[in-house]
Amino acid sequence: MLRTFDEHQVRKVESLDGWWDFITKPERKDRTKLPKTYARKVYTPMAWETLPGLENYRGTAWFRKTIVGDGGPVRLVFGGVSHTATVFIDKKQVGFHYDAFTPFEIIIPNLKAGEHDLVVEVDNSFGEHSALHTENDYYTYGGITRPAVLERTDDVFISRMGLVPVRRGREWSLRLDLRLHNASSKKLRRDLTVEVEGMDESVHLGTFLINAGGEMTVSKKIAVSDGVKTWSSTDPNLYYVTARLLDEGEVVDDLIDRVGFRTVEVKGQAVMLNDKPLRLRGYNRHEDHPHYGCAIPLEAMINDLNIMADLHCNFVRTCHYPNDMRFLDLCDEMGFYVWEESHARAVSFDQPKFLEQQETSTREMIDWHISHPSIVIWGCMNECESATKSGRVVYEKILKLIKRLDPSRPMTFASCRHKGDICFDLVDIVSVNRYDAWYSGDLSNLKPAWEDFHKFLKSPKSGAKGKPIIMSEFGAGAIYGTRQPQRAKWTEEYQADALDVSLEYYLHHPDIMGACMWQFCDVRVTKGWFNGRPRTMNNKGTVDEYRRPKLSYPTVKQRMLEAEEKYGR
Ligand code: ADA
Repeated sequence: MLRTFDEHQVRKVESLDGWWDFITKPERKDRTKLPKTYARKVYTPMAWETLPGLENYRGTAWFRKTIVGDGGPVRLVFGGVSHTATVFIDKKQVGFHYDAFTPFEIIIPNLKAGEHDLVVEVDNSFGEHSALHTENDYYTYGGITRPAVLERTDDVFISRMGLVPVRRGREWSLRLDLRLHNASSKKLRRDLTVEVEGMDESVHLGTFLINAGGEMTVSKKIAVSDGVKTWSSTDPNLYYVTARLLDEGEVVDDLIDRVGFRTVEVKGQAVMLNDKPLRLRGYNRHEDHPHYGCAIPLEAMINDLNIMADLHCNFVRTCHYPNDMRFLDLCDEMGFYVWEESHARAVSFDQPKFLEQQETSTREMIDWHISHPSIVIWGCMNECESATKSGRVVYEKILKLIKRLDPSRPMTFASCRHKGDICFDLVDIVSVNRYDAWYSGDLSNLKPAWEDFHKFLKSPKSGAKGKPIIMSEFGAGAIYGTRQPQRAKWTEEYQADALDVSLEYYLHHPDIMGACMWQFCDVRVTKGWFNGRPRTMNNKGTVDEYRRPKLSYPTVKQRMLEAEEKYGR
Protein backbone atom coordinates (compact mmCIF):
# COMPACT_ATOMS: atom_id res chain seq x y z
CA MET A 1 0.00 0.00 0.00
CA LEU A 2 0.98 3.65 -0.37
CA ARG A 3 1.50 4.25 3.36
CA THR A 4 2.51 2.31 6.46
CA PHE A 5 -1.10 2.60 7.74
CA ASP A 6 -4.61 2.27 6.26
CA GLU A 7 -5.83 5.55 4.81
CA HIS A 8 -9.46 4.44 4.63
CA GLN A 9 -12.05 2.47 6.58
CA VAL A 10 -15.00 3.31 4.34
CA ARG A 11 -13.49 3.92 0.88
CA LYS A 12 -12.76 0.62 -0.88
CA VAL A 13 -9.09 0.25 -1.81
CA GLU A 14 -7.47 -2.48 -3.92
CA SER A 15 -3.72 -2.77 -4.30
CA LEU A 16 -2.41 -2.70 -7.87
CA ASP A 17 0.87 -4.20 -6.68
CA GLY A 18 1.59 -7.69 -7.93
CA TRP A 19 1.76 -9.41 -11.32
CA TRP A 20 1.58 -7.32 -14.48
CA ASP A 21 2.22 -8.34 -18.09
CA PHE A 22 5.44 -6.66 -19.23
CA ILE A 23 7.33 -6.03 -22.45
CA THR A 24 10.12 -3.70 -23.53
CA LYS A 25 10.21 -1.91 -26.87
CA PRO A 26 13.00 -4.09 -28.35
CA GLU A 27 11.00 -7.21 -27.48
CA ARG A 28 7.90 -6.09 -29.35
CA LYS A 29 6.98 -7.70 -32.69
CA ASP A 30 3.86 -5.59 -33.41
CA ARG A 31 3.62 -2.02 -34.70
CA THR A 32 0.47 -0.94 -32.84
CA LYS A 33 0.48 1.92 -30.31
CA LEU A 34 0.07 -0.48 -27.42
CA PRO A 35 1.41 -4.05 -27.33
CA LYS A 36 -0.79 -6.86 -28.57
CA THR A 37 1.32 -9.44 -26.77
CA TYR A 38 3.64 -9.31 -23.76
CA ALA A 39 6.95 -11.01 -23.09
CA ARG A 40 6.66 -11.93 -19.43
CA LYS A 41 5.04 -11.16 -16.09
CA VAL A 42 6.72 -8.92 -13.51
CA TYR A 43 5.82 -8.18 -9.91
CA THR A 44 5.45 -4.52 -8.93
CA PRO A 45 6.68 -2.33 -7.37
CA MET A 46 9.82 -3.07 -9.37
CA ALA A 47 12.64 -1.56 -11.42
CA TRP A 48 13.23 -3.43 -14.67
CA GLU A 49 17.02 -3.13 -14.21
CA THR A 50 16.64 -5.88 -11.58
CA LEU A 51 15.56 -8.32 -14.33
CA PRO A 52 18.42 -10.40 -15.76
CA GLY A 53 19.28 -8.98 -19.19
CA LEU A 54 17.68 -5.60 -18.55
CA GLU A 55 20.33 -4.30 -16.13
CA ASN A 56 21.19 -1.44 -18.49
CA TYR A 57 17.94 -1.02 -20.43
CA ARG A 58 17.01 2.62 -21.00
CA GLY A 59 13.89 3.26 -23.05
CA THR A 60 10.19 2.40 -23.07
CA ALA A 61 8.32 -0.57 -21.64
CA TRP A 62 4.67 -1.45 -21.07
CA PHE A 63 2.92 -2.87 -18.01
CA ARG A 64 -0.58 -4.34 -18.36
CA LYS A 65 -3.15 -5.73 -15.99
CA THR A 66 -6.91 -6.28 -15.91
CA ILE A 67 -9.02 -4.13 -13.62
CA VAL A 68 -12.73 -4.43 -12.94
CA GLY A 69 -15.26 -1.57 -13.07
CA ASP A 70 -18.55 -1.45 -11.18
CA GLY A 71 -20.12 1.50 -12.96
CA GLY A 72 -18.95 4.01 -10.33
CA PRO A 73 -15.99 6.38 -9.98
CA VAL A 74 -12.50 4.92 -9.73
CA ARG A 75 -9.33 6.69 -8.56
CA LEU A 76 -5.93 5.30 -9.43
CA VAL A 77 -2.99 6.49 -7.32
CA PHE A 78 0.60 5.69 -8.26
CA GLY A 79 3.24 6.35 -5.57
CA GLY A 80 5.90 6.66 -8.25
CA VAL A 81 6.59 5.58 -11.84
CA SER A 82 10.14 6.06 -13.15
CA HIS A 83 10.38 8.29 -14.83
CA THR A 84 7.43 9.03 -17.16
CA ALA A 85 4.05 7.26 -17.13
CA THR A 86 1.38 7.39 -19.81
CA VAL A 87 -1.70 5.53 -18.58
CA PHE A 88 -4.36 3.92 -20.77
CA ILE A 89 -7.65 2.19 -20.01
CA ASP A 90 -8.99 0.10 -22.91
CA LYS A 91 -6.45 1.83 -25.22
CA LYS A 92 -7.71 5.33 -24.29
CA GLN A 93 -5.19 7.61 -22.61
CA VAL A 94 -6.42 8.60 -19.13
CA GLY A 95 -3.28 9.99 -17.51
CA PHE A 96 0.28 11.24 -17.87
CA HIS A 97 2.97 12.02 -15.29
CA TYR A 98 6.63 13.02 -15.50
CA ASP A 99 9.09 12.47 -12.64
CA ALA A 100 9.74 9.25 -10.76
CA PHE A 101 9.62 10.80 -7.33
CA THR A 102 6.15 12.25 -6.78
CA PRO A 103 2.79 10.47 -6.57
CA PHE A 104 -0.03 11.12 -9.04
CA GLU A 105 -3.73 10.33 -9.24
CA ILE A 106 -6.05 9.55 -12.16
CA ILE A 107 -9.82 9.89 -11.70
CA ILE A 108 -12.20 7.89 -13.89
CA PRO A 109 -15.69 9.31 -13.19
CA ASN A 110 -17.45 6.14 -14.28
CA LEU A 111 -15.65 2.86 -14.99
CA LYS A 112 -18.27 0.66 -16.69
CA ALA A 113 -19.08 -2.66 -15.02
CA GLY A 114 -16.84 -5.49 -16.23
CA GLU A 115 -13.16 -6.06 -17.09
CA HIS A 116 -10.87 -3.38 -18.49
CA ASP A 117 -7.31 -3.26 -19.74
CA LEU A 118 -5.06 -0.99 -17.65
CA VAL A 119 -1.78 -0.27 -19.47
CA VAL A 120 1.07 1.91 -18.13
CA GLU A 121 3.62 2.95 -20.72
CA VAL A 122 6.87 3.74 -18.88
CA ASP A 123 9.81 5.69 -20.28
CA ASN A 124 13.14 6.23 -18.51
CA SER A 125 15.01 7.70 -21.48
CA PHE A 126 17.02 10.91 -21.40
CA GLY A 127 16.67 13.82 -23.79
CA GLU A 128 14.96 17.13 -24.47
CA HIS A 129 11.77 15.82 -22.82
CA SER A 130 13.44 15.34 -19.44
CA ALA A 131 15.14 18.17 -17.55
CA LEU A 132 15.33 16.51 -14.14
CA HIS A 133 16.09 12.90 -15.05
CA THR A 134 19.42 13.14 -16.87
CA GLU A 135 22.81 11.43 -16.92
CA ASN A 136 23.77 12.01 -13.31
CA ASP A 137 25.55 10.95 -10.15
CA TYR A 138 22.60 8.69 -9.32
CA TYR A 139 20.73 6.24 -11.51
CA THR A 140 17.35 6.80 -13.13
CA TYR A 141 15.68 3.40 -13.07
CA GLY A 142 12.66 2.27 -15.10
CA GLY A 143 9.41 0.81 -13.80
CA ILE A 144 6.36 1.11 -11.60
CA THR A 145 8.75 1.63 -8.73
CA ARG A 146 6.46 2.53 -5.83
CA PRO A 147 3.10 1.06 -4.69
CA ALA A 148 -0.14 1.82 -6.57
CA VAL A 149 -3.80 1.44 -5.65
CA LEU A 150 -7.26 1.43 -7.25
CA GLU A 151 -9.93 3.10 -5.13
CA ARG A 152 -13.68 2.82 -5.60
CA THR A 153 -14.98 6.14 -4.36
CA ASP A 154 -18.34 7.75 -3.72
CA ASP A 155 -19.33 10.42 -6.25
CA VAL A 156 -17.69 12.95 -3.92
CA PHE A 157 -14.42 12.07 -2.18
CA ILE A 158 -11.57 13.70 -0.27
CA SER A 159 -8.54 13.69 -2.57
CA ARG A 160 -6.07 15.39 -0.25
CA MET A 161 -5.75 16.44 3.38
CA GLY A 162 -2.96 18.79 4.50
CA LEU A 163 -2.36 18.94 8.25
CA VAL A 164 -0.24 21.69 9.82
CA PRO A 165 -0.02 22.03 13.62
CA VAL A 166 -0.22 25.59 14.98
CA ARG A 167 0.81 26.68 18.46
CA ARG A 168 0.07 29.87 20.37
CA GLY A 169 1.78 29.80 23.73
CA ARG A 170 0.81 26.40 25.12
CA GLU A 171 -2.36 26.18 23.03
CA TRP A 172 -2.26 23.82 20.05
CA SER A 173 -4.60 23.92 17.08
CA LEU A 174 -4.62 22.13 13.75
CA ARG A 175 -4.90 23.72 10.33
CA LEU A 176 -6.60 21.46 7.82
CA ASP A 177 -6.71 21.92 4.05
CA LEU A 178 -9.08 19.36 2.54
CA ARG A 179 -9.66 18.99 -1.19
CA LEU A 180 -13.11 17.63 -2.11
CA HIS A 181 -13.63 16.18 -5.59
CA ASN A 182 -17.04 15.63 -7.22
CA ALA A 183 -16.63 12.99 -9.95
CA SER A 184 -20.34 13.04 -10.84
CA SER A 185 -22.19 15.08 -13.46
CA LYS A 186 -24.37 16.87 -10.92
CA LYS A 187 -23.84 19.37 -8.09
CA LEU A 188 -23.76 17.48 -4.81
CA ARG A 189 -24.03 18.42 -1.13
CA ARG A 190 -21.95 16.80 1.56
CA ASP A 191 -21.28 17.29 5.27
CA LEU A 192 -17.61 17.26 6.26
CA THR A 193 -16.38 16.20 9.72
CA VAL A 194 -12.94 15.68 11.20
CA GLU A 195 -11.87 13.65 14.20
CA VAL A 196 -8.47 13.85 15.90
CA GLU A 197 -7.51 10.64 17.72
CA GLY A 198 -7.98 10.91 21.46
CA MET A 199 -9.56 14.34 21.26
CA ASP A 200 -13.23 15.25 21.74
CA GLU A 201 -15.78 13.78 19.35
CA SER A 202 -15.52 14.68 15.69
CA VAL A 203 -15.93 18.29 14.61
CA HIS A 204 -18.49 19.30 11.96
CA LEU A 205 -16.61 21.53 9.51
CA GLY A 206 -19.63 22.43 7.46
CA THR A 207 -22.00 21.48 4.65
CA PHE A 208 -20.60 22.00 1.17
CA LEU A 209 -22.07 22.08 -2.32
CA ILE A 210 -19.51 20.80 -4.84
CA ASN A 211 -19.99 21.49 -8.54
CA ALA A 212 -20.34 18.64 -11.02
CA GLY A 213 -16.86 17.40 -11.98
CA GLY A 214 -15.42 20.11 -9.75
CA GLU A 215 -13.11 20.42 -6.79
CA MET A 216 -13.13 22.63 -3.75
CA THR A 217 -10.63 23.19 -0.95
CA VAL A 218 -11.92 23.58 2.58
CA SER A 219 -9.45 25.30 4.92
CA LYS A 220 -10.25 25.25 8.62
CA LYS A 221 -8.40 25.55 11.90
CA ILE A 222 -9.62 23.51 14.86
CA ALA A 223 -8.52 23.69 18.47
CA VAL A 224 -7.16 20.48 19.95
CA SER A 225 -7.56 19.54 23.56
CA ASP A 226 -4.93 20.33 26.18
CA GLY A 227 -2.38 17.73 27.12
CA VAL A 228 -1.49 16.95 23.53
CA LYS A 229 1.84 15.11 23.39
CA THR A 230 4.29 16.85 21.08
CA TRP A 231 6.34 15.21 18.33
CA SER A 232 10.16 15.13 18.38
CA SER A 233 12.93 12.69 17.55
CA THR A 234 12.92 11.44 21.15
CA ASP A 235 9.13 11.37 21.49
CA PRO A 236 7.62 10.87 18.01
CA ASN A 237 4.00 11.12 19.16
CA LEU A 238 1.55 10.82 16.28
CA TYR A 239 -2.22 11.33 16.20
CA TYR A 240 -4.54 9.88 13.57
CA VAL A 241 -6.82 12.42 11.93
CA THR A 242 -9.92 11.11 10.15
CA ALA A 243 -11.89 13.28 7.75
CA ARG A 244 -15.31 12.01 6.71
CA LEU A 245 -17.92 13.01 4.13
CA LEU A 246 -21.57 12.35 4.98
CA ASP A 247 -24.57 12.23 2.65
CA GLU A 248 -27.79 12.67 4.61
CA GLY A 249 -26.01 11.45 7.75
CA GLU A 250 -24.39 8.38 6.16
CA VAL A 251 -20.57 8.29 5.97
CA VAL A 252 -19.82 7.84 2.26
CA ASP A 253 -16.11 8.63 2.18
CA ASP A 254 -13.14 9.02 4.50
CA LEU A 255 -9.46 9.83 4.51
CA ILE A 256 -7.06 9.08 7.38
CA ASP A 257 -3.65 10.64 7.93
CA ARG A 258 -1.47 11.48 10.92
CA VAL A 259 -0.20 14.64 12.54
CA GLY A 260 2.69 15.32 14.91
CA PHE A 261 2.39 18.40 17.05
CA ARG A 262 5.58 20.34 16.59
CA THR A 263 6.67 23.71 15.21
CA VAL A 264 9.92 24.46 13.36
CA GLU A 265 11.26 28.00 13.37
CA VAL A 266 14.52 29.80 12.62
CA LYS A 267 15.68 32.01 15.46
CA GLY A 268 19.00 33.69 14.70
CA GLN A 269 21.50 30.94 13.92
CA ALA A 270 19.30 28.25 15.46
CA VAL A 271 16.53 26.08 14.07
CA MET A 272 14.05 25.62 16.91
CA LEU A 273 11.79 22.59 17.26
CA ASN A 274 9.15 23.39 19.85
CA ASP A 275 11.40 26.14 21.18
CA LYS A 276 14.42 23.85 21.55
CA PRO A 277 17.49 24.36 19.28
CA LEU A 278 18.08 21.44 16.91
CA ARG A 279 21.47 20.02 16.08
CA LEU A 280 21.03 17.77 13.08
CA ARG A 281 23.39 14.91 12.29
CA GLY A 282 22.98 12.23 9.72
CA TYR A 283 23.19 11.28 6.07
CA ASN A 284 22.27 12.02 2.53
CA ARG A 285 20.37 8.92 1.39
CA HIS A 286 19.55 7.99 -2.21
CA GLU A 287 16.73 5.50 -2.90
CA ASP A 288 19.02 2.89 -4.35
CA HIS A 289 19.70 -0.80 -3.77
CA PRO A 290 21.34 -3.48 -5.95
CA HIS A 291 18.43 -5.88 -5.40
CA TYR A 292 15.63 -3.36 -5.97
CA GLY A 293 16.98 -0.33 -7.84
CA CYS A 294 14.93 2.62 -6.51
CA ALA A 295 11.92 0.36 -5.78
CA ILE A 296 13.04 -0.23 -2.21
CA PRO A 297 10.62 -2.39 -0.15
CA LEU A 298 9.46 -1.27 3.29
CA GLU A 299 11.61 -3.83 5.13
CA ALA A 300 14.76 -2.55 3.41
CA MET A 301 13.82 1.06 4.27
CA ILE A 302 13.42 0.03 7.91
CA ASN A 303 16.82 -1.68 7.73
CA ASP A 304 18.43 1.54 6.45
CA LEU A 305 16.87 3.59 9.25
CA ASN A 306 17.90 0.99 11.84
CA ILE A 307 21.49 1.35 10.64
CA MET A 308 21.22 5.15 10.87
CA ALA A 309 19.78 4.85 14.38
CA ASP A 310 22.69 2.58 15.31
CA LEU A 311 25.01 5.32 14.08
CA HIS A 312 23.24 7.82 16.36
CA CYS A 313 21.78 9.79 13.44
CA ASN A 314 18.71 11.96 13.98
CA PHE A 315 18.56 13.39 10.46
CA VAL A 316 18.26 12.31 6.84
CA ARG A 317 18.31 14.37 3.64
CA THR A 318 16.31 12.88 0.78
CA CYS A 319 18.96 13.71 -1.84
CA HIS A 320 17.93 14.84 -4.46
CA TYR A 321 14.21 14.25 -4.76
CA PRO A 322 10.99 13.59 -2.83
CA ASN A 323 10.95 10.15 -1.24
CA ASP A 324 8.48 7.27 -1.02
CA MET A 325 5.64 8.20 1.38
CA ARG A 326 6.30 5.04 3.38
CA PHE A 327 9.88 6.18 4.08
CA LEU A 328 8.53 9.50 5.37
CA ASP A 329 5.97 7.59 7.47
CA LEU A 330 8.84 5.59 9.00
CA CYS A 331 10.72 8.81 9.79
CA ASP A 332 7.53 10.12 11.47
CA GLU A 333 7.25 6.90 13.49
CA MET A 334 10.93 6.41 14.37
CA GLY A 335 11.69 10.08 15.06
CA PHE A 336 14.06 11.17 12.29
CA TYR A 337 14.22 14.80 11.18
CA VAL A 338 14.00 15.07 7.38
CA TRP A 339 15.18 17.60 4.83
CA GLU A 340 13.09 16.78 1.79
CA GLU A 341 13.92 18.43 -1.52
CA SER A 342 12.27 18.69 -4.89
CA HIS A 343 13.96 16.87 -7.73
CA ALA A 344 17.11 18.44 -9.13
CA ARG A 345 20.79 17.63 -8.96
CA ALA A 346 23.10 20.08 -10.72
CA VAL A 347 20.82 20.29 -13.77
CA SER A 348 20.73 23.08 -16.33
CA PHE A 349 18.28 25.92 -15.95
CA ASP A 350 18.54 26.42 -19.71
CA GLN A 351 16.93 23.07 -20.47
CA PRO A 352 13.59 24.02 -22.10
CA LYS A 353 11.47 21.84 -19.76
CA PHE A 354 13.36 22.71 -16.57
CA LEU A 355 11.22 25.41 -14.98
CA GLU A 356 7.91 23.68 -15.66
CA GLN A 357 9.22 20.34 -14.37
CA GLN A 358 10.91 21.87 -11.32
CA GLU A 359 7.77 23.81 -10.35
CA THR A 360 5.68 20.64 -10.72
CA SER A 361 8.09 18.55 -8.64
CA THR A 362 8.03 21.23 -5.93
CA ARG A 363 4.24 21.62 -5.93
CA GLU A 364 3.62 17.87 -5.87
CA MET A 365 6.22 17.31 -3.12
CA ILE A 366 4.51 19.76 -0.78
CA ASP A 367 0.97 18.85 -1.87
CA TRP A 368 1.46 15.15 -1.04
CA HIS A 369 3.94 15.39 1.87
CA ILE A 370 2.98 18.49 3.87
CA SER A 371 1.51 16.54 6.79
CA HIS A 372 4.66 14.61 7.74
CA PRO A 373 5.98 16.01 11.06
CA SER A 374 9.42 14.53 10.34
CA ILE A 375 9.92 16.95 7.44
CA VAL A 376 11.46 19.99 9.16
CA ILE A 377 13.12 21.58 6.12
CA TRP A 378 12.09 21.96 2.47
CA GLY A 379 14.94 22.01 -0.02
CA CYS A 380 15.29 22.43 -3.76
CA MET A 381 17.75 22.56 -6.66
CA ASN A 382 20.89 20.96 -5.27
CA GLU A 383 24.07 22.52 -6.72
CA CYS A 384 22.27 24.35 -9.49
CA GLU A 385 23.06 27.78 -10.92
CA SER A 386 23.07 30.00 -7.80
CA ALA A 387 26.10 32.06 -8.85
CA THR A 388 24.57 34.02 -11.75
CA LYS A 389 21.85 36.67 -12.00
CA SER A 390 19.79 34.48 -14.33
CA GLY A 391 20.14 31.56 -11.93
CA ARG A 392 19.08 33.76 -9.05
CA VAL A 393 15.81 34.51 -10.83
CA VAL A 394 15.00 30.79 -10.84
CA TYR A 395 16.01 30.29 -7.21
CA GLU A 396 13.86 33.27 -6.22
CA LYS A 397 10.88 31.80 -8.09
CA ILE A 398 11.11 28.29 -6.65
CA LEU A 399 11.95 29.39 -3.10
CA LYS A 400 9.00 31.82 -3.15
CA LEU A 401 6.77 28.97 -4.37
CA ILE A 402 7.89 26.78 -1.46
CA LYS A 403 7.25 29.57 1.05
CA ARG A 404 3.80 30.22 -0.44
CA LEU A 405 2.81 26.54 -0.44
CA ASP A 406 4.03 25.98 3.13
CA PRO A 407 5.21 28.91 5.29
CA SER A 408 5.36 26.58 8.31
CA ARG A 409 8.84 25.18 7.56
CA PRO A 410 12.23 26.79 6.86
CA MET A 411 13.67 26.36 3.36
CA THR A 412 17.12 25.96 1.89
CA PHE A 413 19.16 24.66 -1.04
CA ALA A 414 22.56 22.96 -1.02
CA SER A 415 25.16 25.15 -2.68
CA CYS A 416 28.54 24.25 -4.16
CA ARG A 417 29.26 27.74 -5.49
CA HIS A 418 31.18 28.76 -2.37
CA LYS A 419 32.07 32.46 -2.34
CA GLY A 420 30.47 32.86 -5.76
CA ASP A 421 26.99 32.08 -4.48
CA ILE A 422 24.61 35.09 -4.75
CA CYS A 423 21.47 33.42 -3.40
CA PHE A 424 22.16 32.91 0.30
CA ASP A 425 19.96 35.91 1.13
CA LEU A 426 16.96 34.04 -0.32
CA VAL A 427 16.97 31.13 2.15
CA ASP A 428 16.15 30.62 5.81
CA ILE A 429 19.04 28.17 6.30
CA VAL A 430 22.39 28.32 4.49
CA SER A 431 23.50 24.88 3.32
CA VAL A 432 26.84 24.10 1.73
CA ASN A 433 28.37 21.03 0.11
CA ARG A 434 32.13 20.85 0.70
CA TYR A 435 34.64 18.11 -0.06
CA ASP A 436 37.75 19.75 1.38
CA ALA A 437 39.12 16.34 2.36
CA TRP A 438 38.39 14.69 -0.99
CA TYR A 439 38.19 16.69 -4.22
CA SER A 440 40.27 19.62 -3.05
CA GLY A 441 43.21 18.71 -0.89
CA ASP A 442 43.64 16.32 1.97
CA LEU A 443 42.72 16.08 5.65
CA SER A 444 44.90 19.01 6.72
CA ASN A 445 43.02 21.20 4.25
CA LEU A 446 39.61 20.80 5.84
CA LYS A 447 39.71 23.22 8.79
CA PRO A 448 41.55 26.14 7.16
CA ALA A 449 39.33 25.85 4.09
CA TRP A 450 36.21 26.04 6.23
CA GLU A 451 37.48 28.91 8.38
CA ASP A 452 38.23 30.91 5.22
CA PHE A 453 34.78 30.24 3.76
CA HIS A 454 33.12 30.83 7.13
CA LYS A 455 34.69 34.30 7.26
CA PHE A 456 32.92 35.01 3.94
CA LEU A 457 29.60 33.66 5.28
CA LYS A 458 29.88 35.97 8.30
CA SER A 459 30.34 39.00 6.04
CA PRO A 460 27.21 41.08 5.24
CA LYS A 461 27.87 40.81 1.50
CA SER A 462 27.39 37.00 1.56
CA GLY A 463 23.68 37.22 2.41
CA ALA A 464 24.34 34.36 4.85
CA LYS A 465 25.32 36.41 7.89
CA GLY A 466 23.55 35.40 11.08
CA LYS A 467 21.68 32.45 9.53
CA PRO A 468 21.74 28.78 10.59
CA ILE A 469 24.32 26.77 8.64
CA ILE A 470 24.06 23.12 7.59
CA MET A 471 27.06 21.29 6.19
CA SER A 472 24.78 19.51 3.74
CA GLU A 473 27.43 17.30 2.14
CA PHE A 474 30.92 16.20 3.05
CA GLY A 475 32.73 12.90 2.84
CA ALA A 476 35.21 10.73 0.97
CA GLY A 477 35.16 7.70 -1.28
CA ALA A 478 36.19 4.19 -0.27
CA ILE A 479 35.94 1.02 -2.29
CA TYR A 480 34.53 -1.68 0.01
CA GLY A 481 37.32 -4.14 0.84
CA THR A 482 40.16 -1.84 -0.24
CA ARG A 483 42.52 -1.47 2.68
CA GLN A 484 46.10 -0.21 2.82
CA PRO A 485 48.52 0.60 5.66
CA GLN A 486 49.42 3.86 3.84
CA ARG A 487 45.75 4.94 4.11
CA ALA A 488 45.66 6.38 0.56
CA LYS A 489 42.52 7.87 -1.01
CA TRP A 490 39.91 5.27 -2.05
CA THR A 491 40.89 3.04 0.87
CA GLU A 492 38.54 2.40 3.74
CA GLU A 493 41.20 3.78 6.06
CA TYR A 494 41.29 7.15 4.29
CA GLN A 495 37.48 7.44 4.39
CA ALA A 496 37.50 6.64 8.12
CA ASP A 497 40.15 9.33 8.71
CA ALA A 498 38.29 11.89 6.56
CA LEU A 499 34.96 11.32 8.32
CA ASP A 500 36.69 11.34 11.70
CA VAL A 501 38.28 14.76 11.09
CA SER A 502 35.13 16.14 9.44
CA LEU A 503 32.69 14.99 12.13
CA GLU A 504 34.93 15.99 15.02
CA TYR A 505 34.96 19.49 13.50
CA TYR A 506 31.54 20.02 11.96
CA LEU A 507 29.48 18.31 14.69
CA HIS A 508 30.80 20.70 17.32
CA HIS A 509 31.37 23.92 15.36
CA PRO A 510 29.35 26.62 17.16
CA ASP A 511 28.04 28.08 13.88
CA ILE A 512 27.12 24.78 12.19
CA MET A 513 23.81 23.32 13.39
CA GLY A 514 23.66 20.42 10.94
CA ALA A 515 26.21 17.88 9.68
CA CYS A 516 24.98 15.65 6.86
CA MET A 517 27.47 13.11 5.53
CA TRP A 518 27.71 12.20 1.90
CA GLN A 519 26.55 9.52 1.88
CA PHE A 520 24.70 6.65 3.60
CA CYS A 521 25.42 3.87 1.06
CA ASP A 522 27.22 3.41 -2.25
CA VAL A 523 24.82 3.99 -5.13
CA ARG A 524 24.70 3.29 -8.86
CA VAL A 525 25.39 6.24 -11.20
CA THR A 526 24.81 6.59 -14.94
CA LYS A 527 27.49 5.08 -17.16
CA GLY A 528 30.47 7.36 -17.75
CA TRP A 529 29.53 9.82 -15.03
CA PHE A 530 32.50 11.84 -13.73
CA ASN A 531 34.80 10.26 -16.34
CA GLY A 532 33.67 6.85 -15.17
CA ARG A 533 33.39 6.47 -11.44
CA PRO A 534 34.91 3.21 -10.14
CA ARG A 535 32.35 0.38 -10.55
CA THR A 536 29.98 3.01 -12.08
CA MET A 537 29.08 3.72 -8.46
CA ASN A 538 29.34 6.68 -6.15
CA ASN A 539 31.53 5.03 -3.51
CA LYS A 540 31.21 7.50 -0.61
CA GLY A 541 28.85 5.37 1.46
CA THR A 542 29.65 4.50 5.07
CA VAL A 543 28.12 1.19 4.05
CA ASP A 544 28.41 -0.23 0.56
CA GLU A 545 25.39 -0.83 -1.69
CA TYR A 546 24.65 -4.14 0.11
CA ARG A 547 24.73 -2.16 3.40
CA ARG A 548 28.01 -3.87 4.43
CA PRO A 549 29.80 -1.55 6.89
CA LYS A 550 33.14 -0.09 5.84
CA LEU A 551 35.98 0.70 8.24
CA SER A 552 34.51 4.19 8.76
CA TYR A 553 31.39 2.73 10.41
CA PRO A 554 32.75 2.51 14.00
CA THR A 555 34.51 5.85 13.55
CA VAL A 556 31.27 7.55 12.53
CA LYS A 557 29.41 5.79 15.32
CA GLN A 558 31.83 7.04 17.95
CA ARG A 559 31.81 10.65 16.72
CA MET A 560 28.02 10.70 16.42
CA LEU A 561 27.61 9.18 19.91
CA GLU A 562 29.82 11.94 21.35
CA ALA A 563 27.55 14.52 19.72
CA GLU A 564 24.39 12.78 20.91
CA GLU A 565 25.72 12.66 24.48
CA LYS A 566 26.57 16.35 24.31
CA TYR A 567 23.54 17.75 22.49
CA GLY A 568 20.86 15.09 22.94
CA ARG A 569 19.08 13.20 20.21
C1 ADA B 1 27.77 16.75 -5.06
C2 ADA B 1 26.35 16.27 -5.27
C3 ADA B 1 26.10 14.86 -4.83
C4 ADA B 1 27.27 13.95 -5.22
C5 ADA B 1 28.55 14.48 -4.58
C6 ADA B 1 29.78 13.64 -4.96
O1 ADA B 1 27.90 17.45 -3.87
O2 ADA B 1 25.41 17.10 -4.59
O3 ADA B 1 24.91 14.40 -5.48
O4 ADA B 1 27.39 13.94 -6.62
O5 ADA B 1 28.79 15.79 -5.10
O6 ADA B 1 29.79 12.48 -4.56
O7 ADA B 1 30.64 14.18 -5.63
